[in-house]
Amino acid sequence: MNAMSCTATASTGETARTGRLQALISRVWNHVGPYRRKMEEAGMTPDDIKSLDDLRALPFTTKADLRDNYPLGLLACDRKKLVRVHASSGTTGKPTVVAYTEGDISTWSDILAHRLAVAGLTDGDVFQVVLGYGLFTGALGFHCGAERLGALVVPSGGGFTERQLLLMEDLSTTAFTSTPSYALHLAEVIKAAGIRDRLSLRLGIFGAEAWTEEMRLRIEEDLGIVAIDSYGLSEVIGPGVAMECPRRSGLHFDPDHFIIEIVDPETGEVLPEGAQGEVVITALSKEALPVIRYRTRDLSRLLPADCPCGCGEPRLERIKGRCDDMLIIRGVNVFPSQVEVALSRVEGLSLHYQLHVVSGGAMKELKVLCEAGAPVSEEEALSLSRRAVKAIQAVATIRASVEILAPGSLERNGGKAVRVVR
Ligand code: DLL
Repeated sequence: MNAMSCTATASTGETARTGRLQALISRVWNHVGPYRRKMEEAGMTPDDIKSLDDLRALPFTTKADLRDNYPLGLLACDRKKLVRVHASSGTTGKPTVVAYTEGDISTWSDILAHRLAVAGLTDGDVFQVVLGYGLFTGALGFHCGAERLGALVVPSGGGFTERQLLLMEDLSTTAFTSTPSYALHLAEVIKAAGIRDRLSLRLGIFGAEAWTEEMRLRIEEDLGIVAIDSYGLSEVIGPGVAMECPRRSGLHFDPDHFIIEIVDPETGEVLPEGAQGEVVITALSKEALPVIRYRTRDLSRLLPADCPCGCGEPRLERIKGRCDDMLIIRGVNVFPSQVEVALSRVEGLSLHYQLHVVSGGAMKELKVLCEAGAPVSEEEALSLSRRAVKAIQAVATIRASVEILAPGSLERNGGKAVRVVR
């Protein structure tokens, strides 16, 4: 498979998609009690789905629905047909378990193989999977997708930086996937060790956490690679829902597998193309655990399908953040990504940071911890902190306090970076 396959597997058209949606709704009506009850409460039956637009009348699915039916109460197939589970950890309580049939794993591999091909990976690449293997969908998802594409997969897992670099050098790794925060860490270590010329890296596929354009530029510059944004979530399938092409102007997705709506996060009202809101996804082709109108809590907008790459697939703008991550500091809405942009403007700071929301009387205050790019004196740290306070004020219009940490102070275990501590 190669990038041209983008055209080869282009959408099968609205009629076929409507048929797939109708079949999906009938299946969950017949097999998934909680979905059927929700539809009945909304006064709907499968016969009400006559076009793709009718999807809008169906009830949403939320993380709470998956939790309430823990572990496998939303299965749409016989339990014997399951071949794998994954889970997303969540911050409280039990994990959310997601299940796959053999057919699901195959579809997921096909979807990811296609997305990776569009992103620029080929069967000649050595692809290192620098993500945690296990319940997290990231590593095994990419692993199977890259194998399906025919790349040589190096399943090195997350963390253990020295071993990652050793494998990258000895196996001539050309592409890798990790979280963006870990890619930044790898980039810094490679730069400090002066070993970039000994590596063959050309492409990085990054996701699982929000990151900014500023972070992308740093990773690209330090590693000399093209850095691609990749989006997905366990409840919908895992990584591979949407991914950039080398033009990097929005994340492409396949409308034959995913219907993406943008809704007002407060009211649930569907917003028009171009408006920013909460991403809601219906997965059309899953057997074990279909999700209908899943409220992701992620914020983005739909872009027209006219990417300069010419593939004609619809696009999602890169994720701005999660609704839940929005902080209200002294009455002002602030996203972690705004702080990241501000910190990127202060020369001498790394982009390893953490936001602590602390109580300041009746109001919430923001304390930002950020690592210096290199060891600094107390005086230099003070100057960096002052400049960071100003930059945050300019970008996010709030006054935060900033503590400068020594390089390497914040944890980098290869998993998702903890950006907000409340
Ligand atoms: O993070 C799947 C994945 C793995 C995607 C590797 C990409 C690469 P979960 O652990 O269920 O699944 O977390 C899903 O992570 O709702 C977003 O909030 C966030 N997220 C994932 N990709 C991006 C991205 C995987 N590219 C949650 N940009 C989602 C911003 C992202 N946030």
